Amino acid sequence: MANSHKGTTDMTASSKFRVLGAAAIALLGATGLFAAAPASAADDALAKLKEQGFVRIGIANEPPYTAVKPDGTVSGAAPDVARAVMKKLGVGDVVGSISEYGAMIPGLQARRFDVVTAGLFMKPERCRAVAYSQPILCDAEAFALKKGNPLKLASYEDIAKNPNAKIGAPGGGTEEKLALQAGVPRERVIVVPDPQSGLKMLQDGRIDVYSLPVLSIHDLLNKANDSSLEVVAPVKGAPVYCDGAAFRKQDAALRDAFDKVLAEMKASGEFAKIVEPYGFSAEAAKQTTRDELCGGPN
Ligand code: 6CS
Repeated sequence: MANSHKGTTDMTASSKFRVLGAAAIALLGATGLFAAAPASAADDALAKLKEQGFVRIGIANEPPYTAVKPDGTVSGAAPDVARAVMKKLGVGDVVGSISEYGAMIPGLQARRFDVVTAGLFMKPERCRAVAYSQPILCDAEAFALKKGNPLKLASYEDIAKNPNAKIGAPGGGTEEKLALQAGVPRERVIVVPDPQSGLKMLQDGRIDVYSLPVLSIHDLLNKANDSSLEVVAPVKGAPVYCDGAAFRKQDAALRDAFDKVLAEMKASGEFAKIVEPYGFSAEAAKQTTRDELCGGPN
Protein backbone atom coordinates (compact mmCIF):
# COMPACT_ATOMS: atom_id res chain seq x y z
CA MET A 1 0.00 0.00 0.00
CA ALA A 2 2.98 2.23 0.85
CA ASN A 3 4.01 2.09 -2.80
CA SER A 4 0.69 3.39 -3.98
CA HIS A 5 1.04 6.35 -1.57
CA LYS A 6 4.54 7.01 -2.92
CA GLY A 7 3.04 6.86 -6.40
CA THR A 8 5.96 4.70 -7.42
CA THR A 9 6.44 4.22 -11.09
CA ASP A 10 8.46 1.00 -10.32
CA MET A 11 6.55 -1.65 -12.29
CA THR A 12 7.93 -4.44 -10.05
CA ALA A 13 6.54 -2.81 -6.93
CA SER A 14 3.18 -2.01 -8.45
CA SER A 15 2.84 -5.47 -10.02
CA LYS A 16 3.76 -7.01 -6.60
CA PHE A 17 0.97 -4.83 -5.14
CA ARG A 18 -1.38 -6.17 -7.79
CA VAL A 19 -0.46 -9.82 -7.02
CA LEU A 20 -0.70 -9.23 -3.27
CA GLY A 21 -3.97 -7.39 -3.86
CA ALA A 22 -5.40 -10.32 -5.81
CA ALA A 23 -4.39 -12.83 -3.09
CA ALA A 24 -5.89 -10.58 -0.40
CA ILE A 25 -9.16 -10.24 -2.33
CA ALA A 26 -9.33 -14.03 -2.86
CA LEU A 27 -8.76 -14.55 0.88
CA LEU A 28 -11.43 -11.97 1.85
CA GLY A 29 -13.81 -13.42 -0.72
CA ALA A 30 -13.32 -16.87 0.79
CA THR A 31 -14.20 -15.48 4.21
CA GLY A 32 -17.44 -14.13 2.76
CA LEU A 33 -16.55 -10.60 3.80
CA PHE A 34 -17.47 -9.28 0.34
CA ALA A 35 -21.14 -8.43 -0.29
CA ALA A 36 -22.91 -10.52 -2.93
CA ALA A 37 -22.44 -9.27 -6.47
CA PRO A 38 -24.55 -6.12 -6.88
CA ALA A 39 -27.98 -6.77 -8.39
CA SER A 40 -28.46 -5.70 -12.00
CA ALA A 41 -29.90 -2.25 -12.63
CA ALA A 42 -33.15 -3.86 -13.78
CA ASP A 43 -33.31 -5.89 -10.57
CA ASP A 44 -32.74 -2.71 -8.51
CA ALA A 45 -35.44 -0.74 -10.32
CA LEU A 46 -37.82 -3.69 -10.22
CA ALA A 47 -37.08 -4.32 -6.55
CA LYS A 48 -38.06 -0.72 -5.79
CA LEU A 49 -41.35 -1.14 -7.71
CA LYS A 50 -42.09 -4.45 -6.00
CA GLU A 51 -41.45 -2.84 -2.63
CA GLN A 52 -43.72 0.07 -3.64
CA GLY A 53 -46.35 -2.55 -4.61
CA PHE A 54 -47.49 -0.68 -7.71
CA VAL A 55 -46.11 1.21 -10.70
CA ARG A 56 -47.03 4.90 -11.09
CA ILE A 57 -48.00 5.46 -14.74
CA GLY A 58 -48.30 8.80 -16.52
CA ILE A 59 -51.53 8.86 -18.53
CA ALA A 60 -53.86 11.28 -20.28
CA ASN A 61 -57.57 10.50 -20.19
CA GLU A 62 -58.18 9.90 -23.88
CA PRO A 63 -60.06 6.70 -24.62
CA PRO A 64 -59.31 4.17 -26.01
CA TYR A 65 -55.63 4.87 -25.22
CA THR A 66 -56.17 5.79 -21.58
CA ALA A 67 -59.31 6.17 -19.49
CA VAL A 68 -59.97 7.07 -15.85
CA LYS A 69 -63.37 6.00 -14.52
CA PRO A 70 -65.22 8.24 -12.02
CA ASP A 71 -64.18 5.81 -9.25
CA GLY A 72 -60.54 6.41 -10.22
CA THR A 73 -59.86 3.03 -11.81
CA VAL A 74 -57.52 3.24 -14.76
CA SER A 75 -58.21 1.46 -18.06
CA GLY A 76 -57.50 1.96 -21.72
CA ALA A 77 -55.21 -0.05 -23.99
CA ALA A 78 -51.94 1.47 -22.78
CA PRO A 79 -52.50 0.98 -19.02
CA ASP A 80 -53.96 -2.49 -19.60
CA VAL A 81 -50.81 -3.60 -21.45
CA ALA A 82 -48.61 -2.02 -18.78
CA ARG A 83 -50.62 -3.68 -15.99
CA ALA A 84 -50.27 -7.12 -17.64
CA VAL A 85 -46.53 -6.77 -18.25
CA MET A 86 -45.81 -5.39 -14.79
CA LYS A 87 -47.84 -8.19 -13.16
CA LYS A 88 -45.62 -10.74 -14.89
CA LEU A 89 -42.61 -8.82 -13.59
CA GLY A 90 -44.03 -9.11 -10.06
CA VAL A 91 -45.46 -5.60 -9.64
CA GLY A 92 -49.06 -5.76 -8.40
CA ASP A 93 -50.91 -2.90 -10.01
CA VAL A 94 -50.78 0.48 -11.72
CA VAL A 95 -51.64 3.87 -10.22
CA GLY A 96 -52.46 6.51 -12.84
CA SER A 97 -51.35 10.13 -12.78
CA ILE A 98 -53.09 12.33 -15.38
CA SER A 99 -50.84 14.68 -17.31
CA GLU A 100 -50.94 16.84 -20.43
CA TYR A 101 -48.92 15.18 -23.22
CA GLY A 102 -46.41 18.02 -23.21
CA ALA A 103 -45.79 17.51 -19.47
CA MET A 104 -45.38 13.72 -19.54
CA ILE A 105 -41.66 13.56 -20.24
CA PRO A 106 -40.77 16.33 -17.74
CA GLY A 107 -43.02 14.58 -15.20
CA LEU A 108 -41.26 11.27 -15.82
CA GLN A 109 -37.85 12.88 -15.43
CA ALA A 110 -39.02 14.62 -12.23
CA ARG A 111 -40.02 11.17 -10.91
CA ARG A 112 -43.71 12.09 -10.70
CA PHE A 113 -44.27 8.68 -12.28
CA ASP A 114 -42.24 5.56 -13.01
CA VAL A 115 -43.24 5.15 -16.66
CA VAL A 116 -45.48 6.87 -19.23
CA THR A 117 -48.05 4.51 -20.75
CA ALA A 118 -50.40 6.90 -22.52
CA GLY A 119 -50.06 6.56 -26.27
CA LEU A 120 -47.08 8.94 -26.21
CA PHE A 121 -46.05 8.49 -29.86
CA MET A 122 -42.42 7.67 -30.61
CA LYS A 123 -40.68 10.48 -32.48
CA PRO A 124 -36.94 11.23 -32.68
CA GLU A 125 -37.15 14.29 -30.40
CA ARG A 126 -38.94 12.27 -27.72
CA CYS A 127 -36.58 9.29 -28.20
CA ARG A 128 -33.72 11.61 -27.30
CA ALA A 129 -35.32 12.19 -23.89
CA VAL A 130 -36.67 8.78 -22.85
CA ALA A 131 -36.06 5.03 -23.23
CA TYR A 132 -39.05 3.63 -25.15
CA SER A 133 -40.27 0.04 -25.09
CA GLN A 134 -40.97 -1.70 -28.39
CA PRO A 135 -44.12 -0.44 -30.17
CA ILE A 136 -47.50 -1.00 -28.54
CA LEU A 137 -50.33 1.18 -30.02
CA CYS A 138 -50.28 2.45 -33.63
CA ASP A 139 -52.70 4.91 -35.21
CA ALA A 140 -53.16 7.58 -37.90
CA GLU A 141 -54.40 11.13 -37.27
CA ALA A 142 -57.99 12.41 -37.66
CA PHE A 143 -60.11 15.57 -37.70
CA ALA A 144 -63.49 16.07 -36.07
CA LEU A 145 -65.34 18.92 -37.78
CA LYS A 146 -68.77 20.22 -38.79
CA LYS A 147 -70.81 17.88 -40.98
CA GLY A 148 -70.16 18.44 -44.67
CA ASN A 149 -66.66 19.80 -43.87
CA PRO A 150 -67.63 23.37 -44.93
CA LEU A 151 -63.99 24.62 -44.90
CA LYS A 152 -62.85 21.54 -46.89
CA LEU A 153 -60.09 20.66 -44.39
CA ALA A 154 -58.34 17.37 -45.22
CA SER A 155 -54.79 18.16 -44.06
CA TYR A 156 -52.92 20.41 -41.63
CA GLU A 157 -51.74 22.39 -44.69
CA ASP A 158 -55.40 23.10 -45.60
CA ILE A 159 -55.85 24.64 -42.13
CA ALA A 160 -52.71 26.75 -42.62
CA LYS A 161 -54.00 28.03 -45.96
CA ASN A 162 -57.37 29.16 -44.56
CA PRO A 163 -56.81 32.32 -42.46
CA ASN A 164 -60.13 31.80 -40.65
CA ALA A 165 -59.58 28.15 -39.67
CA LYS A 166 -58.79 27.41 -36.01
CA ILE A 167 -57.61 23.95 -34.91
CA GLY A 168 -57.85 22.49 -31.38
CA ALA A 169 -55.17 20.00 -30.28
CA PRO A 170 -53.57 18.63 -27.07
CA GLY A 171 -50.87 20.83 -25.51
CA GLY A 172 -47.44 19.44 -26.36
CA GLY A 173 -49.16 16.79 -28.43
CA THR A 174 -48.40 15.48 -31.90
CA GLU A 175 -51.36 17.18 -33.58
CA GLU A 176 -50.35 20.57 -32.20
CA LYS A 177 -46.84 20.02 -33.54
CA LEU A 178 -48.10 18.86 -36.97
CA ALA A 179 -50.32 21.95 -37.28
CA LEU A 180 -47.49 24.34 -36.39
CA GLN A 181 -45.08 22.51 -38.71
CA ALA A 182 -47.65 22.78 -41.54
CA GLY A 183 -47.59 26.56 -41.09
CA VAL A 184 -50.72 27.18 -38.98
CA PRO A 185 -49.90 30.36 -36.98
CA ARG A 186 -49.66 29.89 -33.20
CA GLU A 187 -52.74 32.01 -32.58
CA ARG A 188 -54.87 29.64 -34.69
CA VAL A 189 -53.65 26.51 -32.84
CA ILE A 190 -55.77 26.30 -29.68
CA VAL A 191 -54.54 24.06 -26.83
CA VAL A 192 -57.31 21.71 -25.69
CA PRO A 193 -56.87 19.97 -22.29
CA ASP A 194 -58.99 16.88 -22.96
CA PRO A 195 -61.38 15.33 -25.52
CA GLN A 196 -64.57 16.49 -23.78
CA SER A 197 -63.34 20.10 -23.88
CA GLY A 198 -62.41 19.68 -27.54
CA LEU A 199 -65.90 18.43 -28.37
CA LYS A 200 -67.52 21.38 -26.56
CA MET A 201 -65.24 23.92 -28.30
CA LEU A 202 -66.11 22.38 -31.67
CA GLN A 203 -69.85 22.39 -30.92
CA ASP A 204 -69.65 26.04 -29.75
CA GLY A 205 -67.75 27.05 -32.91
CA ARG A 206 -64.65 28.18 -30.91
CA ILE A 207 -62.61 25.87 -33.13
CA ASP A 208 -63.31 24.65 -36.66
CA VAL A 209 -61.52 21.32 -36.31
CA TYR A 210 -60.37 19.16 -33.40
CA SER A 211 -57.47 16.79 -34.11
CA LEU A 212 -56.55 13.59 -32.27
CA PRO A 213 -55.54 10.10 -33.41
CA VAL A 214 -58.23 8.24 -35.38
CA LEU A 215 -59.37 5.89 -32.59
CA SER A 216 -59.65 8.74 -30.10
CA ILE A 217 -61.74 10.89 -32.44
CA HIS A 218 -64.04 7.98 -33.30
CA ASP A 219 -64.46 7.12 -29.60
CA LEU A 220 -65.32 10.75 -28.82
CA LEU A 221 -67.87 11.19 -31.62
CA ASN A 222 -69.47 7.79 -31.08
CA LYS A 223 -70.16 8.82 -27.48
CA ALA A 224 -71.18 12.41 -28.42
CA ASN A 225 -73.90 11.15 -30.72
CA ASP A 226 -73.98 14.58 -32.40
CA SER A 227 -75.17 14.37 -36.03
CA SER A 228 -73.84 17.91 -36.73
CA LEU A 229 -70.25 16.60 -36.60
CA GLU A 230 -68.22 14.25 -38.79
CA VAL A 231 -64.78 12.63 -38.95
CA VAL A 232 -62.10 13.11 -41.59
CA ALA A 233 -59.56 10.28 -41.32
CA PRO A 234 -56.76 9.72 -41.99
CA VAL A 235 -55.45 13.29 -42.15
CA LYS A 236 -53.74 13.62 -45.55
CA GLY A 237 -49.95 13.72 -45.34
CA ALA A 238 -49.75 12.88 -41.61
CA PRO A 239 -47.71 9.78 -40.63
CA VAL A 240 -49.00 6.71 -38.81
CA TYR A 241 -47.46 6.81 -35.34
CA CYS A 242 -46.90 4.15 -32.69
CA ASP A 243 -46.38 4.64 -28.99
CA GLY A 244 -44.31 2.62 -26.55
CA ALA A 245 -44.00 2.66 -22.77
CA ALA A 246 -41.59 5.51 -21.97
CA PHE A 247 -39.00 5.03 -19.21
CA ARG A 248 -36.31 7.33 -17.85
CA LYS A 249 -33.05 6.90 -19.77
CA GLN A 250 -31.38 5.68 -16.56
CA ASP A 251 -34.04 2.96 -16.28
CA ALA A 252 -33.15 1.40 -19.65
CA ALA A 253 -32.51 -1.94 -17.89
CA LEU A 254 -36.10 -1.88 -16.54
CA ARG A 255 -37.26 -0.99 -20.07
CA ASP A 256 -35.39 -4.07 -21.36
CA ALA A 257 -37.10 -6.28 -18.76
CA PHE A 258 -40.48 -4.79 -19.83
CA ASP A 259 -39.60 -5.46 -23.49
CA LYS A 260 -38.75 -9.10 -22.83
CA VAL A 261 -42.21 -9.74 -21.37
CA LEU A 262 -43.91 -7.63 -24.06
CA ALA A 263 -42.23 -9.75 -26.77
CA GLU A 264 -43.45 -12.95 -25.09
CA MET A 265 -47.00 -11.55 -24.94
CA LYS A 266 -46.84 -10.52 -28.61
CA ALA A 267 -45.73 -14.05 -29.54
CA SER A 268 -48.32 -15.82 -27.38
CA GLY A 269 -51.30 -13.77 -28.62
CA GLU A 270 -51.92 -12.28 -25.18
CA PHE A 271 -50.92 -8.82 -26.43
CA ALA A 272 -53.51 -8.95 -29.24
CA LYS A 273 -56.19 -10.05 -26.77
CA ILE A 274 -55.61 -6.83 -24.79
CA VAL A 275 -55.25 -4.21 -27.57
CA GLU A 276 -57.60 -5.44 -30.30
CA PRO A 277 -60.88 -5.07 -28.37
CA TYR A 278 -59.94 -1.38 -28.11
CA GLY A 279 -59.63 -1.20 -31.91
CA PHE A 280 -55.82 -1.33 -32.16
CA SER A 281 -53.97 -3.67 -34.52
CA ALA A 282 -51.47 -5.96 -32.76
CA GLU A 283 -49.95 -6.70 -36.18
CA ALA A 284 -49.23 -2.99 -36.81
CA ALA A 285 -47.16 -2.87 -33.61
CA LYS A 286 -45.31 -6.06 -34.60
CA GLN A 287 -44.52 -4.75 -38.09
CA THR A 288 -42.28 -1.95 -36.84
CA THR A 289 -39.60 -1.39 -34.24
CA ARG A 290 -38.54 1.25 -31.77
CA ASP A 291 -35.33 1.93 -33.66
CA GLU A 292 -37.26 2.54 -36.89
CA LEU A 293 -39.70 4.92 -35.18
CA CYS A 294 -36.93 6.71 -33.25
CA GLY A 295 -34.80 7.01 -36.39
CA GLY A 296 -31.99 5.11 -34.66
CA PRO A 297 -31.11 3.15 -31.50
CA ASN A 298 -32.96 4.17 -28.30
O1 6CS B 1 -48.31 11.27 -28.55
C1 6CS B 1 -49.00 12.25 -28.77
O2 6CS B 1 -48.54 13.39 -28.80
C2 6CS B 1 -50.49 12.01 -29.09
N1 6CS B 1 -50.88 10.73 -28.59
C3 6CS B 1 -52.16 10.47 -28.33
C4 6CS B 1 -52.59 9.10 -27.94
N2 6CS B 1 -53.11 11.41 -28.35
C5 6CS B 1 -52.83 12.81 -28.68
C6 6CS B 1 -51.35 13.11 -28.53
O3 6CS B 1 -51.06 14.35 -29.18
